[in-house]
Amino acid sequence: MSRRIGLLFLTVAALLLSACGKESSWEEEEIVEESNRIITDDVKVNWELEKNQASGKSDLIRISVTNKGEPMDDFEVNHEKLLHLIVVSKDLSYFNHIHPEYKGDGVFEIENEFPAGGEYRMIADFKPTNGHSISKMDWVTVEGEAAQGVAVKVDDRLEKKVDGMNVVLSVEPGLETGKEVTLKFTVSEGDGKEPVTDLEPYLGSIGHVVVLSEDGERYLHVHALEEQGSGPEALFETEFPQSGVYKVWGQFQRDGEVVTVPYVVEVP
Ligand SMILES: [Cu+2]
Repeated sequence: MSRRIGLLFLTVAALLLSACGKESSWEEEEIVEESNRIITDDVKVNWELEKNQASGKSDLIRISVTNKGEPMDDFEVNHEKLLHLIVVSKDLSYFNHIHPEYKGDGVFEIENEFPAGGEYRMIADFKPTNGHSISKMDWVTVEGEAAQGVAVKVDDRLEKKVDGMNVVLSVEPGLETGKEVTLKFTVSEGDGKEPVTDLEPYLGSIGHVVVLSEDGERYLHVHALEEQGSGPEALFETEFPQSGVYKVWGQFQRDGEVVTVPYVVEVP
């Protein structure tokens, strides 16, 4: 508190000294007043990988979160977890959504078996107490020989078969940029395409959707519409910032198992 008052005093003193008081000085005062809130830019994430020496197959991912250089220790449970980690290979062929264990002092850890070495997109989603949801991402290099990349190919039909289920994706009113659109997944099963109506809640909603641009640089914010049942439809909203190719991963839970359904769309 005394530091706050000190800063405020300096601000006022600067204003008085500058003779022609500019309004900008008062804007600074506002920043001082908000100093207890967590600002996204102050939050940094450091990524470390450590090869599991015993098996040689997996890597320990260590995520260290800091706020203004100090370990950040206040996380709020968001969608049932303290931190959500999305791991995607550079060519977008590999996708994993996992929940690292909190070790205290802003550090989260989890073992992951990467299919090959090379660069991976890592995205951490979390919500500090007294702050908004934050997404931090980075390219992280995994030791070992990199796989030959697979080209991202736009799907002709947005209908996929996974674990005996057919999942059709439609985008309403259509694939457009700069406008909120609805991603509608319709789940059915069998040759008769019987509607699936027993989807289970996954992370507190009907499912989870991740959208990344082809180059892995853009991670879109997607949210499930509220009050949804258990299928056959699952609705999400997002906005494509610009034209291009995007990969969409829909995740749904049934019989305790999570299925991941990938699509590639081109936004004109
Ligand atoms: Cu998650």
